[in-house]
Amino acid sequence: SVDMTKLRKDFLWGGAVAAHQLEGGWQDGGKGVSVADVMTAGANGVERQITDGVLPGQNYPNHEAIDFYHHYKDDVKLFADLGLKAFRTSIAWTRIFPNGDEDEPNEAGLQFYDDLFDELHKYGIEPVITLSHFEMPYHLVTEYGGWRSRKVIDFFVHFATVVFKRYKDKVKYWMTFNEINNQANTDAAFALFTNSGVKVEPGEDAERTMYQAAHYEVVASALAVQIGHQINPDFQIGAMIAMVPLYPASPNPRDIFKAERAMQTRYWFADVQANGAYPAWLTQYQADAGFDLDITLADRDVLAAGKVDYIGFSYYMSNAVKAKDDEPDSYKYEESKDIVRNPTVEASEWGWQIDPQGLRYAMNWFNDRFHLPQFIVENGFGAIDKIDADGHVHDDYRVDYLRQHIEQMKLAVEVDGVDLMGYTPWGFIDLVSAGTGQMDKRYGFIYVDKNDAGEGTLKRSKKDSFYWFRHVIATNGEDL
Ligand code: P53
Repeated sequence: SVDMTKLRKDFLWGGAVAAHQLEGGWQDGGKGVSVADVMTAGANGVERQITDGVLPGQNYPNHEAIDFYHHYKDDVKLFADLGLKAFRTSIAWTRIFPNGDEDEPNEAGLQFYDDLFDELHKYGIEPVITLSHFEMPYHLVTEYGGWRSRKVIDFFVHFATVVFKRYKDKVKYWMTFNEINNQANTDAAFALFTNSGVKVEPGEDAERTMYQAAHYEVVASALAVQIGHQINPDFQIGAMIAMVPLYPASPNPRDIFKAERAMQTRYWFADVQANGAYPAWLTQYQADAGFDLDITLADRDVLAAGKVDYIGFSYYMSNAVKAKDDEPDSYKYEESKDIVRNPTVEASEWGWQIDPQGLRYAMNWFNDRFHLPQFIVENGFGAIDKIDADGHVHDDYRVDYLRQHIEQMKLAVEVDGVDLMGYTPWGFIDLVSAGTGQMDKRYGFIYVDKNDAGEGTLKRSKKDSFYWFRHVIATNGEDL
């Protein structure tokens, strides 16, 4: 029986990254152009531009990233030194299918991940793999309109099947779509493009397009779950949800209901992936809105038969929402308009509100709804690090953030009885920020010498947080 009073003995202490944010080698080994390869560098408060293909004279930070593609052996040795038990990354779809719609996979790409997984296993590090992390083939965008097209289900399922078969004895833990629910914010060009390869056309109803694209994704995810379990019944295949709890701004019942609708709007993806069916409110909303979506009875059967094994999620922050004076009956939640500043918590330089207890809240919320194991596959503090006169980064602010979150995570397990598989903090080796394309928005325990302008030696060095986290792992979280 499971001992619920402590973290599991086999708790997966790890670190998380994504292929496009660290590998570089964007044209090596036959890799194709991904959506991440056409996004320029932004800055704090400056959006990344999505260009029409790769244009000359632009700064595309993911092209080189931290060049893990050529440094992985030394890097994995460092990960082992850190004591990692798990390493979460993604398989770049474009290394396996450069255009996305080929029949035959690219052997050089498959071999790269074989070599990486072998290297991890050499040190007893378990790979945790996301199939699609903001890096779909750009060709699927230009030829098919991204996930607007039902055909993309087949391409994704083919990709998933090929890698499930190839790595069935090397990878046990999988997730289908990274932060599939970011696109609930349909005003964000970034979210629709990185989740779904969708660039909203003039006159297009972004909300309808999102619901259609996301539907094809949850169907593809459910098919992948079924196929994965056939290939290896031991596979654990999870959802991956960006959990940003939305609190009512006040105890006013209207704010309470606004927050309820906001949570429903951001997290229905998890309902479908974990419960195998659409929640009633959403089916009603989609009908009332007249979206006329392509959601078939066969699709509903697929969803019901492809429930995930666990809830993977990222947690960085919480937000608060307030009802308008004239809410429509739908209480429709619009992320870009309805969020208000929570005066009770601090925020990072990027405005991300720091709320450790929100992690415990989120874990209880997921547990009450889905009764599934959970896996915290991202958490962390983006900050500008300064190299001290002694040549080191003394990142006590990062340790503080992580310690407070791990404390709340432990309360959720030890006091509230949540079944937690592991904890893999984000960007434990500095990498390219997804949101801004910056290098200087750092999360790492391992410093990488490269700045926003792309300059630097790429040399790796240990920050103070490295030694702290190594000790946390060594004591299974007992000594923070
Ligand atoms: P960056 C928004 C909100 C929460 C998590 O983010 C998010 C985003 C998108 O920016 O993304 C996840 O790099 C994502 C990672 C990303 C990480 O959080 O913008 O899964 O790819 O790097 C941190 O600071």
